Amino acid sequence: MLHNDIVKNEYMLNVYNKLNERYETQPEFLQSVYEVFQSLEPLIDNHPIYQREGVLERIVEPERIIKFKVEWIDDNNQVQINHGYRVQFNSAIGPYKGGLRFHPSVNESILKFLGFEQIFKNSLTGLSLGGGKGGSDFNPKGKSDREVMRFCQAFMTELSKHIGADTDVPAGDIGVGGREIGYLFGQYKKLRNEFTGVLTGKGLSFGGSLVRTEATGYGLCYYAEEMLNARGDSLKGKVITISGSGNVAIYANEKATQLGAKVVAMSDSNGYIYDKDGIDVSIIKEIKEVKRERIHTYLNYRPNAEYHEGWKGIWSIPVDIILPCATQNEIDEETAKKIVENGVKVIAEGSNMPTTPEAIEVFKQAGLLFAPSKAANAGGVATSGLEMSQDSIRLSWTFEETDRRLKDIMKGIYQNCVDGAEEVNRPGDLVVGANVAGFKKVADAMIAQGI
Ligand code: NDP
Ligand code: 2IT
Repeated sequence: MLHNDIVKNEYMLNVYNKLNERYETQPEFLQSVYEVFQSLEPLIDNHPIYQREGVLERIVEPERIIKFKVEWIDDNNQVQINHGYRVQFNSAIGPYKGGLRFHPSVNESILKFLGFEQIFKNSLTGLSLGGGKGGSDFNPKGKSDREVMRFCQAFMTELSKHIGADTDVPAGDIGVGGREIGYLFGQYKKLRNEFTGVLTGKGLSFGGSLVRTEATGYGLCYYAEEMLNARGDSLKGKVITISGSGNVAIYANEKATQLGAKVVAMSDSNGYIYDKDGIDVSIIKEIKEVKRERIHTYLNYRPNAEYHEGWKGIWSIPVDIILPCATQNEIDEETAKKIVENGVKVIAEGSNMPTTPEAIEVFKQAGLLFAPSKAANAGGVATSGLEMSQDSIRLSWTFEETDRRLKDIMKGIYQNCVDGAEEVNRPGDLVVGANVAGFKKVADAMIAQGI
């Protein structure tokens, strides 16, 4: 395995090496554990109770993984089979909570990495939410609405046996947005005869929350603004590149623009657009949310913009700030060096684990301001938590009220990261701070609840 230089602490090394042996075919999962362990070493050194209670070996194993077959019929009357999963990772501080990803790349390694990250992210929000993730290798691209509906119904037919408003509450992620959550909710209700907050990201007329659609992208900008304000700076006047053009990317663009920045580039998995005048986010919404088309069609609306094939080229544009909002491992070491050479000063992660450990090291060495995903993109799940609260009390808050709560939560997350970093004598290191603060709350709850 790649990383055996991880730490000096023998207990940590032991746990990590065993995990490597057992899951050598799960690189993304091992990578996410590696990043967390690197941050935790001083905490584990100073608090022997974590070793005594076996917290590390317990926290790296999901409480439960459910894997199932999904059978459905496509528009040509052909039988289709996909794999469905739910990783119920940790319920120490609340019901399992985390998104569902529909993408052909989905496998156990990717869902375990996402579920593992979700534990600490959810802890950082200050809400009572455990960590989970799920999804399928189903590819929604090019499928009709009816096909997506039949797939969602087949997927929920099995998933419904394992979730519940107080047990496990899924939401969206890549390939799962409002349309999919609607079909999933409809099927759950039919099967269980229950109208509960079993999913978040629901439509506003059936228990959804205002701001949930915008929350991850908005929250990312609130976090970035907080980080910049602490250094006497702000997003105002900054030039920004955002990778991706899905839910997170769109609303990161919208909020960054509202805060006075200019977003000049966005991408999808085929290529990227560059608009020196600033991308008009209402066009991206039309292309991606309404028409479900490719990003190159932006040029039909804005002929002066440029389109370039290949998604990686987006990182070669010199800007002030980058917001990766597409997927994991978008930025490797070589790309990171290019980004530094281009004069980028700030990176805030919207997607989960977009930066490899080697690339994070490059950014750290170059002194870039770095906001790690499990803190910076927690606004989505935090607003899911607010949706759960509203469902429980059967009330809906206004947009302003919910947005204010989201802003307060992002401020609190930033402060948790600052405090966590200081606790282990790494002031200003938000990666370390996020991991320390996120871990402590969960670990202490695990200890309190016994083995
Ligand atoms: P969407 O499905 O709405 O959008 C995903 C975007 O990323 C699309 O533009 C897609 O392009 C691009 N993309 C996906 N996979 C790849 C790939 N392998 N290579 C290049 N581009 C890719 O997803 P979201 O916006 O919801 O999610 C984006 C990221 O944010 C993910 O990492 C997700 O885990 C994370 N996240 C999402 C939250 C949410 O609330 N939705 C909350 C917190 C984090 P294409 O259409 O061509 O596939
Ligand atoms: O990665 C994430 O935090 C999400 N996809 C959102 C999860 C949620 O439950 O809202």
